[in-house]
Amino acid sequence: MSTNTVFFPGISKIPYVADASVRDVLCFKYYNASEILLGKTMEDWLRFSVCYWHSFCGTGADPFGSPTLRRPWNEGDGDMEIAKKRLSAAFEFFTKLGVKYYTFHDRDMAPEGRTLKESNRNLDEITDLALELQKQTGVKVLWVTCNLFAHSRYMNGAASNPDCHVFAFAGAQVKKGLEIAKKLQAENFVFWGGREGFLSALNTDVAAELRHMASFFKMAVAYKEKIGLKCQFLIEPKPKEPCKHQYDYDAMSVIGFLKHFGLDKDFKLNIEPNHTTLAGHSYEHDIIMASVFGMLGSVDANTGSPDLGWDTDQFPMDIRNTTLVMKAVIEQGGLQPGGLNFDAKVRRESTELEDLFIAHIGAMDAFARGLRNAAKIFEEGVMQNMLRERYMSFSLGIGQKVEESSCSLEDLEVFHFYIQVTYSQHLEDHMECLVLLMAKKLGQSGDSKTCTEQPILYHMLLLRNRSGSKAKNTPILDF
Ligand SMILES: [Mn+2]
Repeated sequence: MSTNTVFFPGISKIPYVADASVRDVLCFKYYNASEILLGKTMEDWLRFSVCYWHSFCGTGADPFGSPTLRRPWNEGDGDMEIAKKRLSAAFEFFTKLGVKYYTFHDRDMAPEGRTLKESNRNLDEITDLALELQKQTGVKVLWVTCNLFAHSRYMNGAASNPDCHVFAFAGAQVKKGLEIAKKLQAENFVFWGGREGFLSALNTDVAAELRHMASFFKMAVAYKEKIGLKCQFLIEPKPKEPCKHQYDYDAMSVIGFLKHFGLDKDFKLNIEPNHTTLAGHSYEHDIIMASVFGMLGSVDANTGSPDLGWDTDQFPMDIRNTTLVMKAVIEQGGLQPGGLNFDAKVRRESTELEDLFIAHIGAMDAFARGLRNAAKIFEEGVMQNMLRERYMSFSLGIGQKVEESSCSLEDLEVFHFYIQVTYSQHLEDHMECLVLLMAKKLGQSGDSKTCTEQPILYHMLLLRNRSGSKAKNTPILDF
């Protein structure tokens, strides 16, 4: 694609400078792409991705005010010319930031036409250019998704719409989306059921809508196999907004749906922590729930504000949160073919182009620090030993029978009649405390005599006595 326009003048490839000053914001201080942790590079653990919609289509408009973000790539004559400029700006950004992946909705990449055929032609033309830029830069598609929620035809949902004509349009749109995913060699394909849900139970046949959604997904699986598309299908849970009742409420609702309709072998989950907290869970909850069922496919790395009740899609900057996410990712051996996609937008007051870099760099460093912390926890093994010890009673005798599903209620009664039982203690406070106490505050020196470390040594001694584990070094985490 021939364009000589530079959209981010004065910004070159973002370097890793471990000892940079706090004033130096255009460098990574913790994310060192090629550094190896637990046998993998940081780049391979984190698999960062930039999203197209917030970062290149976002205008800063909110329900109370007009756009604040004037982007040079969103100005010009005609939607297709703008789509080309936007693509060019996006690839300049990906390569300067140093991320290997991007994500997009079909309608972010190319404008919707008057007919489906025209929309498809627009998409063909722009994705031809995207493919060329992917080849030139080595940047790849983490996932594609279809926008089945913005157009007015989808006001009552797409796959759960009470009108089969709308269902048919959505299916045709997804067919094209899957073809585009194949063309661009996307590693995943996401379904976010933006308006799959209901506002009133009085006008809704819930059972029928859920059946229709399952049929829709089965058709997508069949077409994926037919065209030989090699990618992971993902469903993204969200509890509310825009619908009052969303079918894909949270990780467990989606897992239950997939298992009920026999779709659990064909799908994994794309977990967005901002959605998890809206569902009333803590930040890491759905990451863990999906992971333990072997269904954590990818993460939309963002955050909400705990004091706001809506989906603010902010850049994640809380190191405790990123530590807990990366702990789960390490425990399942990585996220591939998924990744950490920044479904996050700069605040509407962050109007400078530079802010787009600063926000991404901050979030990448936050996850790099989370990864470094989680790797320390994993290598040290203290918490894993405590966890094993907590469930020790299931490793032999009656506990082992329960574990092996060979135990009856009669066995349990006999056990309690004849065996003296002592109840083991729970270590919840202790383990929470351990994570907290292992924190090294920002700016604190690495000196082993810091006051933070005194209680840690005390706790490590306690642990050693309790579990017999040999703590090698006191692990100092970086919060
Ligand atoms: Mn969100």
